[in-house]
Parts: sequence; structure tokens; C-alpha cells
Amino acid sequence: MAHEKTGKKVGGKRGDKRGDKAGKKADKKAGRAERGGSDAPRVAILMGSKSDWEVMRSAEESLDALGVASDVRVISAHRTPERLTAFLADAEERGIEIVIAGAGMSAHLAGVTAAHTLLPVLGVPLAGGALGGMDALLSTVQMPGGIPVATFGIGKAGAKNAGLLAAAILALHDPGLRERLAKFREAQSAAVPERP
Ligand code: RP5
Repeated sequence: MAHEKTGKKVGGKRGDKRGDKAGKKADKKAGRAERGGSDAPRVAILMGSKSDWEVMRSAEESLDALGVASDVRVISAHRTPERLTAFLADAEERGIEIVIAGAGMSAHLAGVTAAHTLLPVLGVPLAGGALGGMDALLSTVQMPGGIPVATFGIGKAGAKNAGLLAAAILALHDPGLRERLAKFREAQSAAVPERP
């Protein structure tokens, strides 16, 4: 279906919401520039449903904080399969180096993504449904040998860490990012009080 192939970005509502979105986008851009990063997305953040965004935005936030731009999409492995293959077909050409995929329930998004790309895939299992995320965790982590998915913890901490690990991988060949990552770790340590 044509609309599956376009893979619109998250949101895209009319009126005030569009204005808000444009403002937030401009803020993120300015923030990344301040931190010495760039606007060209190097990481794709995919999620199976718009309902996953509240959690998956932690991945975007951790990347933004390090000056790494990401391309955020709602793509379901089972509801919009063509959108997934179309997105992955030219992802590398567009500069994407790592894919983060978050999904809930019998979460096959990360596995199917890994089947269609040679890029590293970081899977984030999401809570939801009757089993509280255990279903998604097991679906994501138990990949048969041959097509790897690096799997994170369930929910926000997993999404945040997926963003941070993506940055650490990119930092292997990006000294500026490595420095920002080191500063982030220093600030994180400094923020831990010695006494409660
Ligand atoms: C998965 O099913 C999605 O990743 C989401 O976590 C879950 C429920 O999706 P919705 O019914 O909220 O769209 O595909």
C-alpha cells in the first residue's frame, strides 16, 4: 500500500500541534548544535505503535543529549511490513548506522528488522498486554543463531540505554562524540550524592 511505503515521521498533526512540533524540532536541532553534534540522522528509532512513543522517546533523548540526531518512525512488523522493508532498503545510503527497534507483546520488530539489514539492531522490549513485557523480552532476546539482536531491559531504562549504546558504538569512530560521552559519564557520576 502506498501509505505504508512513505513511513511518515511520528506526529505530523495539523494546526497548533504542528507549530509545537516545529518548535520542539528547532530546539532539539539547536541543542545538538550546541553540543557539537550534527543534524544528519545516524540512528533510526523504530517502534511498533505510536503508543510506544512515550517510552521510546527516552532513546531519542539520550541521543539528543549527546548531539546525535535520530530518525524516529512508527513501523510495525506485522501491520506495516512494507513500510519496514522500504525504510530499511535505503537506510544505510541515507546515513543510518544503527537501528533501535522497540515493540511490545510478541515483539518481532527487532528480529524482522535485523533480517533486512546488515546494520546493528538494538532491540527494546516494551511492557504492555497481559504479561507486562516478559513476552516482548523473550521474543526480542531469543533470536535463533545467525541473525543477532542486541536486547535491552524492558521499558524506559532499556530505551535510554539503547540510545547510549548506539552513541558508544558511533563514538568508536567519532572522537567528538567520544568526548561528549565521557563528559556525560562524568556529569552522571558527579550527580550522585555521597550521602542520602
Ligand atoms: C506492538 O503491539 C506495539 O509495539 C505495541 O507495543 C503493542 C500494542 O500496540 P497498539 O495496540 O497500542 O497499537 O505491535
